[in-house]
Amino acid sequence: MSHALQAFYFVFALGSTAIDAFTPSPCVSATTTRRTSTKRHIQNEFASSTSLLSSASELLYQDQQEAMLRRALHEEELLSQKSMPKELQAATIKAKPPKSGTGFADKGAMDPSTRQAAEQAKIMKRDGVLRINNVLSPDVCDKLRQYMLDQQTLVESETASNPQASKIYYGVEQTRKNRADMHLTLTKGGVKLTDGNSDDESTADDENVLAEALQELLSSDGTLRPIYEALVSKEGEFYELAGIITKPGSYRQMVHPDLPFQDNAPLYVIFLALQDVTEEMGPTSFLLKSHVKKAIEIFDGGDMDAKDDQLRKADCRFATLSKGAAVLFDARVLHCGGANDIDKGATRVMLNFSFRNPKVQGDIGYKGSMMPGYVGAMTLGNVSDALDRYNEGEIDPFASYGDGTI
Ligand SMILES: *[C@@H]1O[C@H](CO)[C@@H](O)[C@H](O)[C@H]1NC(C)=O
Ligand SMILES: *[C@@H]1O[C@H](CO)[C@@H](O)[C@H](O)[C@H]1NC(C)=O
Ligand SMILES: O=C(O)CCC(=O)C(=O)O
Repeated sequence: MSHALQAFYFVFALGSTAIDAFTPSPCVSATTTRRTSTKRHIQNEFASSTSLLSSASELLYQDQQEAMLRRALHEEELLSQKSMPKELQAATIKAKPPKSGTGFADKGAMDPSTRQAAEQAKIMKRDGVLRINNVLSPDVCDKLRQYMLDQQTLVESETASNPQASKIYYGVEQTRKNRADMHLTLTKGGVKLTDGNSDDESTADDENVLAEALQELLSSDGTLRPIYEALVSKEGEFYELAGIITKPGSYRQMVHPDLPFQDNAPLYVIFLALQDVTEEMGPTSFLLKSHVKKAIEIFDGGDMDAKDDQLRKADCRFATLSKGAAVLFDARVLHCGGANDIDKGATRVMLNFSFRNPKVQGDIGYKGSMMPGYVGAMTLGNVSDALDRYNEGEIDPFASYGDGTI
């Protein structure tokens, strides 16, 4: 969630009459344990950190974080009042019955993957979110996950010695507890320590882990290529490329869309699980069909009771995922990350990227999570072409686009 949006929804959090969200409701017993441990955790944390705070702005920041968290926990309760949220399931797409008759190829016939993508696109239009299993192979998931965690370690030391670099490598502010939104470079080997010991770079050097993964996803025969082509065409701008890393102890977010409402879907986002995502790791929750004008008018309308009622009635699905599964969503849809349980959780690493709908022109009100040097630089066609070149043996196929820094 962006700065501006956080501030925006924070106003509602403060205005909430239901700020006392820490009392577990008896009708949500299945999540009570989780909520209680979150509660215990945040109380300890805020209590112990308060004495260390040096400035008023830090105090205000802590207050805001706490208010947002209370609101998020209240929302969690509202979302489970009608019935317990269910897992987001992959759509079953029915095979078309074979055409009997002529024996000649049907003129308008599509190949199976194009036809499947057309069906998936319909579901996306209807629900605003779609789960797709097995888009990335397990061994590549393992490699990419380790790569991203290693990158985070490097980025951490880079930004510690050079705080200005934080803007290059991270999307939202980097003070959020146990949550990182890390931009990724497409350069082979990724970020390298500027003054690091070059002997340490041994193994990764002849590998391009990110390209290997993207090639399975977005090259001309990539698993996600047909659906993206159906949604944004080859002209769709590559808008984001980042990693979401949450650790045990990270908070539940407030329900939010990623950008202000607009009539046409401006952006389609992928969250790809690089390991299984269990309930304790804080799967993303999605509110089905909340990407439409009617829904956002209530959500943003300023009437707190109407908004709470909307959440109570919402069809909420959580994205517990198996390794290699992805959720594709319209960035207008309401969603939020869950709390990664301090005791029973585990590090959750997801790859996130998005492509923009070329039919929506102008400012979409959301600055994507992407290295500044890649902003506006590539279309889906360009990405796909580069990955096809990787497939043919070009080891650093994005080199001509720079390393993402400017
Ligand atoms: C990608 O992930 C980060 C969270 O770490 C988030 O800030 C960003 O908004 C995500 N992109 C979208 C479109 O959700
Ligand atoms: C990127 O794609 C656009 C069309 O989508 C094309 O005009 C342009 O030449 C491509 N750039 C490169 C470097 O291939
Ligand atoms: O962490 C998640 O599951 C969702 C993240 C998200 O929606 C955001 O940061 O905007």
